Amino acid sequence: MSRGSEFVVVANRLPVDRNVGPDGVPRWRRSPGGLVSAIAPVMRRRQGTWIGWVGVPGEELEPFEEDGMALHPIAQSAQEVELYYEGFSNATLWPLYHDVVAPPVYDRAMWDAYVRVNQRFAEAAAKVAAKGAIVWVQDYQLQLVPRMLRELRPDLRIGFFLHIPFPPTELFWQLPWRRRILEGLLGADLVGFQLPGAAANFVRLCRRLLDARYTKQDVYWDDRVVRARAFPISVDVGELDDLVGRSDVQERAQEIRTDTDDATILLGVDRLDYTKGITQRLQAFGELVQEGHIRPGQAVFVQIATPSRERVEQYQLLREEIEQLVGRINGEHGEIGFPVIHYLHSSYDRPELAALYLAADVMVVTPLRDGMNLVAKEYVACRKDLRGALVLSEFTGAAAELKRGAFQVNPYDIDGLKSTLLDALHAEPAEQARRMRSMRRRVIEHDVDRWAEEFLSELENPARSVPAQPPV
Ligand code: ADQ
Repeated sequence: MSRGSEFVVVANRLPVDRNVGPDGVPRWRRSPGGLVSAIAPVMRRRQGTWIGWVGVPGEELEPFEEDGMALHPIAQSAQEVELYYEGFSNATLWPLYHDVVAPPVYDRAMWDAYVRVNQRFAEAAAKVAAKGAIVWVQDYQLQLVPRMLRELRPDLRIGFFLHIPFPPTELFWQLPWRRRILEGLLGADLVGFQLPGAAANFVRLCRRLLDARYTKQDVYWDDRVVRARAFPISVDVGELDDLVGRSDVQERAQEIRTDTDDATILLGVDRLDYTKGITQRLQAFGELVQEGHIRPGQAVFVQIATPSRERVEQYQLLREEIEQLVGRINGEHGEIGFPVIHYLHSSYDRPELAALYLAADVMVVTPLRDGMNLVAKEYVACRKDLRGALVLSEFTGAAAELKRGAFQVNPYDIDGLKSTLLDALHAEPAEQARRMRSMRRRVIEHDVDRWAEEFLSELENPARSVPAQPPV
């Protein structure tokens, strides 16, 4: 029998996707995205195992190796995907944790599936982890895993990181299973959040709901100390730097400018999600065109929206709403060959995204609530030419770090959004450079490697920050 892995990552999805090549042979490809590029190097250095779902309902696969990582697939039936993933994760927790911008669904069958699938992940982790191993659980789909895993394997050191916001007491209180979720998280030694405010919400909830003893950043529970800390996630600056240095990427950026007739480009890049404030930004832009502040042909809005969670009703409604809005604005103000909004409902590879970032004069990031928002940081990381302007919602985690350089907005305030878009459009090159320099300093110093290292070193060296005596 093997000794097991010293380092285990547990996430809803495995870090690879299966694609069928032109020869009809299926192959695994590393999934795009910051989390995978952050954790993949650590996985290889530590010869870790990644536990996750392959993304296909009903598929049962044996553990395999890919891209230098040991992968341990977890099966989910079609019904579990519907109830646990689309249901409790994305129709209950996602809206609840994002300020209830859509009404959360509270459904007992969804909860039961969430418990069942979390238990399956915990059992798999208990099986593959070596004695005393580090296990790092990711995100809102798996909040019960820390406690379930601790019950099975008290020898492990367990970390949890939440990628999305953690709501204030008043909202979290709605959840019928609120106690179970908190107790689930308290199975970890370290619970990481994007922002200090989220960590504070968690500690406050443990006090009010569980009557736990606490200090500002620690909760005393079951004779253990659970640390709650902020670790703002970031992007792979090196990868983006290499991309924007490539001549094909620069040529593609030039081609995008030519294709849009050298108009000023405003760019939005998001998963098609109701938390991202896409409607608000398009509405503000449409009004600026209607009022004559922006002339068709002089500026275009390029909105890239990756299809996301397409079987969840709120996402279908959003798609219809945005398509109607785009159709209306283009119908009223576009001219033949000059739509004012280019709306592209699809996913792009990294070089294409980098080219878009390079071509964009104004990057528009207007979520109603967002844990961090990597798109804002990716844009900054790509602009070593110090050109371009970032319009950034105050309700993103990124706003805390980029506030000095970004044009900050409240996306609920459409007039404010309109005037900020105009400020960003009219910023002089010297002002753009000053703002971009300050944002770049932050992003370069705090890249995604640093995020992973800081989390893991806090998890591995608890003694540094834990007071010896709990408060009375
Ligand atoms: P997301 O809600 O997915 O992430 P974000 O942080 O912006 O939001 O990350 C999206 C990623 O997908 C980016 O790397 C972006 O480049 C990529 N992407 C977006 N649109 C794309 C497209 N059309 N084609 C290809 N790639 C596209 C969650 C939380 C965030 C948190 C991250 C990481 O909601 O708040 O920042 O996790 O913790």
